[in-house]
Amino acid sequence: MEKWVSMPKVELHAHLNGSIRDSTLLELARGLGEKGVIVFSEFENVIQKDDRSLTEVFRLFDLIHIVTTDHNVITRVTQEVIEDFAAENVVYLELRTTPKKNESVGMTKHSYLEAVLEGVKAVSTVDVDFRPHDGDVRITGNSPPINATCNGSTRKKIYVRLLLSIDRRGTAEAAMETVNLALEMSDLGVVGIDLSGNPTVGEWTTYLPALKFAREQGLYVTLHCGEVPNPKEIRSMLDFLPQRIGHACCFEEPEWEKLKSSNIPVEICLTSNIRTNTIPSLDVHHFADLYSKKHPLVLCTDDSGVFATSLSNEYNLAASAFGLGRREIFELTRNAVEFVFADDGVKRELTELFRIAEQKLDQ
Ligand code: 6MZ
Repeated sequence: MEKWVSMPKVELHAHLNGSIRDSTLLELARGLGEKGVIVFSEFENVIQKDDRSLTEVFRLFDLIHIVTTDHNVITRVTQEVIEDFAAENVVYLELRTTPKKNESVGMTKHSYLEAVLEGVKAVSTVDVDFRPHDGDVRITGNSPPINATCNGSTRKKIYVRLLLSIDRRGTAEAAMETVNLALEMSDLGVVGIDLSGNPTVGEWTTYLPALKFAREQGLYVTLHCGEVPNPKEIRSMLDFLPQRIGHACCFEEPEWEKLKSSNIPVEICLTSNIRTNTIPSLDVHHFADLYSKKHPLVLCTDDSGVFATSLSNEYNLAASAFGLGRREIFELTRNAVEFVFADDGVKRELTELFRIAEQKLDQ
């Protein structure tokens, strides 16, 4: 594992609350159990179950949301998630989260997001670059470059960008509210919109006006696409030409052709796909075909907490399942710099970081 942990990595598909540490989830659940808000033993069983169907995963998310409906908890979870990714040498992280309101604790979607930002700022183990720069002008600018040397000691740095998720359970109005919130927070690191949530719920076209508006306003868009068989929806999503899509599991030949000719990068989440039975086993996973066709791909965790994985583990899995060496995996992550939702200055800095890392690759 060490060779995957030490490799610089790019994470583009991570849901904030799905990436919660197990220990934090259990601690919070125990606390709520003691207060009589939940029955802890029932909760514990769900958390500790290893294999979950997609439906059970969404039931678990509902439970996670019960324990994460408090500003301080959101801040803590955000800080921990970023520190965990940084600890395994993720150098660029896009975190996505669904803004939530909860009147009982005075939480609005806006204050939810402020709590997330507090978490970003609270990270203490590494330097965090979370504010988009001014277009192309900046190269290293005023924040320290990656692995900056300060007073003789080297500090690691991670870029963090936020995407706001539109939940498929919500209304068109709620989706528009999320896009407006993203625009309002765009100076604070919110760079894009994701469409996610239970793929068996709702019609994606409900969110099309909000997604089109997001794109017109300069936000990046990524869509969860093809988590369940739904060729009409998949084709319509590909026609929208999002900047990236997540999963792409239940495609048939016409959809593969469309995807390949569009060149839309795919966020691949191996463990998640297997654990939810979306793909029966890695030897039939579409990664192999897309990789051999040189389709743009990026390996991601999806929900590192829920699926008990890490990005290093996903690299390890891909290497052994598809016979890839260290260099191939390195190139896969380096190529992902091309489709990060960040400006050219960030891309240039990441490219330089990977150039330096490449020199050490064969040592
Ligand atoms: C679709 C998913 C997902 O937003 O509360 N989410 N949506 N497919 C998946 N694959 C298994 N994994 C997570 O993070 C949790 C939320 O992200 C979405 C779901 O809406 C889930 O409730 P946030 O930070």
